[in-house]
Amino acid sequence: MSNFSLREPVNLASTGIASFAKTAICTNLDDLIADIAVIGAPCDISIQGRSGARLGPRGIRLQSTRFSYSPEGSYDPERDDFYLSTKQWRVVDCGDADLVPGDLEASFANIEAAVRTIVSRGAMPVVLGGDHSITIPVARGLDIAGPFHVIHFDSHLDWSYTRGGQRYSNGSPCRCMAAMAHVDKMAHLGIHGIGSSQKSDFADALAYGDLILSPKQIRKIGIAETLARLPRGERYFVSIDIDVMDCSIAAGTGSPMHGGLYYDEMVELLEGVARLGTIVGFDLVEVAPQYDDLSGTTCYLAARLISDFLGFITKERELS
Ligand SMILES: [Mn+2]
Repeated sequence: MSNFSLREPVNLASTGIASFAKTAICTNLDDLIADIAVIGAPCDISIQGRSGARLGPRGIRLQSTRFSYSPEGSYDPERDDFYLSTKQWRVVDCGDADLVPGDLEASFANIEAAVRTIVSRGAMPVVLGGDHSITIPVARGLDIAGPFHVIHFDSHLDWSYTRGGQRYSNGSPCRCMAAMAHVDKMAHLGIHGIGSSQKSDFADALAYGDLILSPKQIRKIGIAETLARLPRGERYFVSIDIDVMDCSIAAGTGSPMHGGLYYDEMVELLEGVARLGTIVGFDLVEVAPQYDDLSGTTCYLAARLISDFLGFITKERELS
C-alpha cells in the first residue's frame, strides 16, 4: 500500500497500513484478481498448550512490512536473481477469515469457504494461522485443487486422534487430512521431541505411507537426499508449523522446541520443495506474538519464510 505523498512515495516499512508485505488489500473475495492471496486464520480455539496464535496473522503482517515487492523484483545477491516482480506477480492481502468466539465449527467454516473461494478465483492461498487445527479447514477448502500430497514441517507429528472426545485440535490436523479423499501421502519433516501424538499414532502414519524425518535424520542424510525421498511431479500442499524451527530463533509459539531446524536449512528445504511440482497453497501456523522476544524475531522469521517460499514458488512458475 502506498502512502499519501505530494512526491513519489517513499513508502518506508514503518509507514502505511500493515497488510502482508504492504501488498494491496482485497477483502471482498468475490472481486479477487490475484496470483497469490494471503489470508489470516486467527483461530486458536483448539490449542492444547499455550494459547495466543490468534494474534499470529497480525504479528506476521507487522513484521512483513519490512519486505515490499517492486516492479523490478527483489534482488537476491546469493542467487544473482530477481524475485516476485510486481509486474509479473500480483500478491494481495485478503484480511482474515472471521473468528467466531467459542465456535470452532463456525470459525472453521469461514476459513474453509475463504480458501475455496480463493482457489476458485484462480489464486494460490497463503494462510496465516492460527493454531495448527486451522490446517483442517484449509485442506478442506483446497479440495478443488486436489488431489495433492502434503509436505508438513513441524516438531510434532500432529496425528493425534482425539482428546476428551474433541477430534479437531492443533495435534490432529494430519490425521484429519489423511481421512480426506483428495489428500494423498504426507511427508513430515522436522519431527522430534514430545508432542500429543503417541507411538500408535506414528504407527498409523507409517501405515498410511507417510515419510517421517527428524532434524537429526535430515542432517545425517543431507537435504538433497531428503528432497529425493519426496514424490516428484505431483501437486503439493505445504503446512509449516513455526515450532519446527529451533526455539532459539522461534520462541514466539505455544510449544517451542529445542533441536529444531535453522533458517538456512529451512530455506534450502523450501526451495527444493518448490521445485518438486505444483504448490497448490500453503499455511504457516502457531506463531504466538505474546511469547516472542521484544524485537519480534519469530514473527519476522515467519514473514521471511513465507516471502522466501513465495519467491521460490513463483520462480519455478517463471521457469516452467
Ligand atoms: Mn503442528
